[in-house]
Amino acid sequence: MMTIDIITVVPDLLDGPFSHSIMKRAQDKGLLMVRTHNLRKWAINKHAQVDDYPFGGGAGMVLMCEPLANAIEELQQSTVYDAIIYMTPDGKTFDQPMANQLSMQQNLLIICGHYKGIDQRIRDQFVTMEISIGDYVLSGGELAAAVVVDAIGRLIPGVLSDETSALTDSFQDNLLAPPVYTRPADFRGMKVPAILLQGDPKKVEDWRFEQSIERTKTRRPDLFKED
Ligand code: 6GU
Repeated sequence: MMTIDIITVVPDLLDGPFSHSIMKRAQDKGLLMVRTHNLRKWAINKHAQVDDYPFGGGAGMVLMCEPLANAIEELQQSTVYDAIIYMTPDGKTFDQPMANQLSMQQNLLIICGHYKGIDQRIRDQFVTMEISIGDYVLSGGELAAAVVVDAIGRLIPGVLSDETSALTDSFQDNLLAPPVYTRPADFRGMKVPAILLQGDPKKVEDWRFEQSIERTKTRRPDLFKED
């Protein structure tokens, strides 16, 4: 079973994303365990303080060293982590190869920053991987962590059924997925491509491959140029 621990100051934000659909099934099947940990549990005083003003001045607050170090070290007493990930817009941009690689690990610890982020010394001392989900700024790492956990979780062997197999996903082979259709075969005069109705699996496969290439060329020529 893969374990993902998440340290956050807003655990409520992560209540929803893992409680439904495929992430729920992964946990129900015992293939994935996601645990959120409220950083305030390791606050340094009775005011539940976990952040402070930045040295040198400037806007925003910074998550302090002590609560984070104590949280990480306490969690490390019961789990050996393969990676300690900090969610940050200045991290490496998340992509399918990273999801594939992370899905093969046993135990991950994800730290969500908030406000202006976390003290650099925690990054230097504990963090082994820094991930961004794209070139835009979110108000905290939680939604980004939810994206990363979803992308990883669905790749764990046994989580997806044949119908939802990850092998046919966009990006898994650097190609976008082809268009899909379901009933009715004629919707307001718009017809489903005839080849999909003819029952020749080889022709369907060829058609889908062509469509994938066409889509990738027009929508994402950058992917097409790779390798
Ligand atoms: Cl990981 N965190 C925040 N706060 N903003 C982001 C991000 C992460 N990835 C893209 N934008």
